[in-house]
Amino acid sequence: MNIGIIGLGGMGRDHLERVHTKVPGARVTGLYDIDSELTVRLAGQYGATAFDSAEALINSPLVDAVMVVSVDQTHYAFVMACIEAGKPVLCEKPLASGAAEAADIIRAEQAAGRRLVSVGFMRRFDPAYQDLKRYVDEGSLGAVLMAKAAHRNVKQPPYFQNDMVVNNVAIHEIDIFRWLLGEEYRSVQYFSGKQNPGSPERYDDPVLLMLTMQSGLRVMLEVNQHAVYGYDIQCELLFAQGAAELDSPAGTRLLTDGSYRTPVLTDWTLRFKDAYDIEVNAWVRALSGHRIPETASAWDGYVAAITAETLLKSRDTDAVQPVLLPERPAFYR
Ligand code: ISE
Repeated sequence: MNIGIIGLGGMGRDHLERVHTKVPGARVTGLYDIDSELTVRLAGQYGATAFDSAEALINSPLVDAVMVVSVDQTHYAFVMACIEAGKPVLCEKPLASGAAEAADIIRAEQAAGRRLVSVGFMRRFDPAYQDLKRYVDEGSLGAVLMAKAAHRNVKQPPYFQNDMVVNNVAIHEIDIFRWLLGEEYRSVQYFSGKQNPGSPERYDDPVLLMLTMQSGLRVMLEVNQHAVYGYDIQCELLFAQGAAELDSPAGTRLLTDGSYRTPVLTDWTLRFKDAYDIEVNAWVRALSGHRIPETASAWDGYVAAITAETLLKSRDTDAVQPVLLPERPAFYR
């Protein structure tokens, strides 16, 4: 499987190295980044072709499938170009800038008549989240009654804007909870509160999101852009007969000076390294076997976009808002 990668920032370079070293049956044959010097240098280093536009890469016979790892606002155009070229694409989240663009993508994919689009909601492949899902599906602890989660970043880059609190960060939880719990959202509510003095005024930090599922189950999610101490992802499910929570994956606990010290990771690419490895391997294996990948679909990206937009509406109206989803087409079942 010949892979082209669009976008060579930190995440793009991670995927480049991943496909090069950890994905049997795949190799990187094409690269494109807005920084042409970087593209040429990495192409030389990895034995790939440097393209001078994303469109040229997508349409090249050297490329069978595409990974879109460029900035969020470019995802829509590149995914649409892949659909038009009839090439499978794994697009990092979010799928598009808003629900209208995501709706265009699902329309175009259905018109193409083939499931081409995957969305990089990699947490679905994280072994610890998979454990949680097993507890939910097995039912041995009874029904899930409530969930608590936290998404804490060390800090955000200077270009970070208020909508990104939801569209770029909480979007992971928006996807993971409907996947974990196997049901859709009924309503959502956004609460800002006491502002962290370490964060710029232009974005709310921290925020509390209340996501209510169709069954009435509530998910309380803290989203924190400036936790300073580490990249900390927490998730606890309260069952009728027990509770299960994600473990800290950072490594060995140290006992010293009258205390236990458990390290916390600071980098999300490391926190979810295994998830990304498993996800990209699953994607390539499915494509090589002409099967639909188990990765999140364009439909999942669309539902996430609708939910994110509803949360922003809740922020702007300061009120709980219903999540209005169209019926899932048979194409995505
Ligand atoms: C980033 O794009 C991610 O995907 C990370 O998982 C998230 O924690 C971070 O806040 C985002 O900016």
